Amino acid sequence: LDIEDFRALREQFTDFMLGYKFAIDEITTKINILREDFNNAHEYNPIEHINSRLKAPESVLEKVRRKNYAMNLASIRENVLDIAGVRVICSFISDINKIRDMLVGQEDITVLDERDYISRRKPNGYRSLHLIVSIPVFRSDRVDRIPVEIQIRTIAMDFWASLEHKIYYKYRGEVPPNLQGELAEAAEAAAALDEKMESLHRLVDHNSRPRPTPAAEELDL
Ligand code: 0O2
Repeated sequence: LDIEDFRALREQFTDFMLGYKFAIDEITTKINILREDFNNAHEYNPIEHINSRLKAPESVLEKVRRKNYAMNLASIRENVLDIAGVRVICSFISDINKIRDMLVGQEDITVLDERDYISRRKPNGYRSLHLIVSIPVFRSDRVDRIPVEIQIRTIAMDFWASLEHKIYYKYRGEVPPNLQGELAEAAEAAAALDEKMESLHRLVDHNSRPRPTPAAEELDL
């Protein structure tokens, strides 16, 4: 590989990764629009916050090696579907399907895969709704359909998953059995909290207070 070949390869890879960054921008904009529009229509915001991440090139290549995929861009595009990742954090369990339905109903979004780890949690206690979607990205000279992994979860699910992720990495995947047990208990507690919050939320919805008068609203009371 001489320096010119290396440059060409690097440019191709940068251009390839840029497509995923644009796909994250597109999905994030869609979710922000849903948040604002839903809030306007229902005076209620189903989204706490949104995070996104572009997989590091080293992690992409590590996954290609680990899974024995062919080492070329077409194969990476076809097989590594989590290069672009967007995480939507909701307050309540019922918000998760609302967001899901509003997204998958959009005509430029194609669902490639869906994993419901909420109805069927992972053995370690992990809960989340995962969607792999593809979305068109309009480049200066072409249109590419780019896959994006969307994870939708509650604050409690996210709290648990971020601690579990840290522990998993700390022990390099070999979490001692006692800690696994503690994590499973914490997952139970998080699931119970989600249910409690959901029922409180429903109760508040049914007994909602009358809207403040416009004058009070102006005073931000
Ligand atoms: P990161 O750092 O978040 O990117 P694969 O992607 O093929 O290895 P699979 O089975 O196809 O795995 O995907 P899966 O299990 O549906 O979900 C992959 C992503 O979901 C992970 O990405 C995590 O973000 C999250 N996830 C899945 N299971 C767990 C879990 O048990 N605990 C936690 N904390 N997160 C989980 P990455 O690439 O592992 O990590």
